[in-house]
Amino acid sequence: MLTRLTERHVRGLPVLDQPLLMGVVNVTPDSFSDGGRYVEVDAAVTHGLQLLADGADLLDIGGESTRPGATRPLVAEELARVVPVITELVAAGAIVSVDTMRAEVAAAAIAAGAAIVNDVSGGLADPGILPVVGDSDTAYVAMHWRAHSTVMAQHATYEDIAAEVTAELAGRVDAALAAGIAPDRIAIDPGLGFAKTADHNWELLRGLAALDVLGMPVLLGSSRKSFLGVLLADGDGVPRPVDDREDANTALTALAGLLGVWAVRVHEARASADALRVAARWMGSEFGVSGATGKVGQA
Ligand code: PMM
Repeated sequence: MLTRLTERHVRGLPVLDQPLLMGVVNVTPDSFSDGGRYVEVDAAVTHGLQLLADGADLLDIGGESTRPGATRPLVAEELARVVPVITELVAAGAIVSVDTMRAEVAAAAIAAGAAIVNDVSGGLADPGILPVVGDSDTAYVAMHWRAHSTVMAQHATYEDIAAEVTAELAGRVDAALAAGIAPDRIAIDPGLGFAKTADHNWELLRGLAALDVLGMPVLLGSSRKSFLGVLLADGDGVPRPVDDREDANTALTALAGLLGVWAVRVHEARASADALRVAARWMGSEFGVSGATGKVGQA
């Protein structure tokens, strides 16, 4: 079951001697997972600091909801949501990632101190984002994506999902490299829930080792997603509500930890931090990352 995912030396990305925990701070009125809770700068910053206190290693700040059917904010709106929050959290010493598909937002976030650009479209929504990252020393997460949220359900067709996601991500990695992003600064993400049905997500997780051919660290984001709700549906088939999927996600974090992913993206940090420690202890030296000190840093 264990693959090269555990052996990777991640030089240009923040590293630990175990998978990283990325805490989500959605500064949006409409995210499916936590929309409206952290729209004010102070609330978002307080939440970010709490995630760090609960065990998150870095924070992913987003100003655009990607829930199915969501309408896009104006660029100015997205900038106004994320930049002040990034500035304050960086000032507080956090390692910050910006969750954006837009070049303009990525540029402003980098200027505000973001260390990672997490692009759920892998450069497809706004190809200008790739040279922006290429011209910086920022890391880049390329997620598997086929279309914007309003229409992504129509694109959820696959013959062999693991092979297709791998091939499509290979194309995005090539585009990132061509834009000057160094290979050791790129991570990939299979994009659970993006143009994928619940069954697709499980099939993709089952075939996750296929991503190994790309030789890139893997980020996984399953937290609160609807495929967990479907899995945990009650006797009448009603999906488990968003706020009650945490235990299942903790199980998923532990399994991802055993597989040796680079990072998991979560909305609540405490239980997943514990799960990663369990997985790391179980694996012992298998998690050894060159030069790791036990603290997050640029190795
Ligand atoms: N999922 C969401 C948003 N951003 N980024 C990455 N890299 N991977 C994901 O799976 C991912 C993401 C949707 O969840 P949210 O709206 O609760 O943040």
